[in-house]
Amino acid sequence: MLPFGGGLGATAAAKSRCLRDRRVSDRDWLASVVLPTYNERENIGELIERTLASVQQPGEGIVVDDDSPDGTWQIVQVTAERDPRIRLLRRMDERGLTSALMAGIGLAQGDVVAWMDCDLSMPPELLPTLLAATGQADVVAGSRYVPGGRDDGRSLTGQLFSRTINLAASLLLGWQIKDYTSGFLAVRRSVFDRIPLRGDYGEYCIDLLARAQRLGFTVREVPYHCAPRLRGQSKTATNAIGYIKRGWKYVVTILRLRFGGSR
Ligand SMILES: Nc1nc2c(ncn2[C@@H]2O[C@H](COP(=O)(O)OP(=O)(O)OP(=O)(O)O)[C@@H](O)[C@H]2O)c(=O)[nH]1
Ligand SMILES: [Mg+2]
Repeated sequence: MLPFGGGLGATAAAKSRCLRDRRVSDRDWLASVVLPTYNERENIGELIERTLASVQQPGEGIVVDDDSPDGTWQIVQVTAERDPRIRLLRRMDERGLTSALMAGIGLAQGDVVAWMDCDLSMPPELLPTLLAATGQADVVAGSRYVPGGRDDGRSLTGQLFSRTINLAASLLLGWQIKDYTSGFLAVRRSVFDRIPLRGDYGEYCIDLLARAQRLGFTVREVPYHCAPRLRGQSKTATNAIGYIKRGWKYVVTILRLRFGGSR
């Protein structure tokens, strides 16, 4: 595995090192950043560039593209041929955000795995903060709803959708977490042994955060400013009907977590 930022150093030896030893040296643990894409041709180049410029931790970026019709994977392929820090997984027969994240996590070699949307709504410049915070927490989430955070990311309908889902999640699952639908996370690898991602789309995040809390993992939120998508089309929804179609799965997830036992 190659470093995002510095020289190769002792990365191979470091791979087997336990994360809690990291205070010995911050360069002795590895970070993987998984970038799920579907039709993000206009965004992915800038996102990769800014990620590489921001993250100094040794590690890798893994783009998981579901054979985007707009050819997002072509841009990543060219970058990956030039820069060994970037890997491309082009999935030909599968589609879906959660399964793409799982595929990326499965390939990741990092002690910590981070991921984010690829529409430039989440600042890659915050990745170092999220990654570093996993020194004190098992799961670190970028949050729009803790002090210092802000959501300018969507239409008013989208903001209302997010607020409503988060209110329902807080009421039924606990107020400790403010942004259950963050989708901007850094997670210690060991967490996945006990909590594989479940779901189809953004509801995986509610499921992950709620189960992490329940199982006694420490969860921390770091504020961030969610910016509007400037290029490309939303895969969540573009109107109220679309949000309702997506939303029911989020609601079912919350109800299952609250009333359906711990499975
Ligand atoms: N690999 C893969 N990525 C996906 C899929 N659906 C969505 N994504 C990616 O998941 C991330 C979130 O999708 P967005 O369209 O930004 O969803 P959103 O943030 O709710 O909607 P916006 O309001 O447009 O920001 C983006 O990076 C998408 O490219 C999919 O089926 N496969
Ligand atoms: Mg988005």
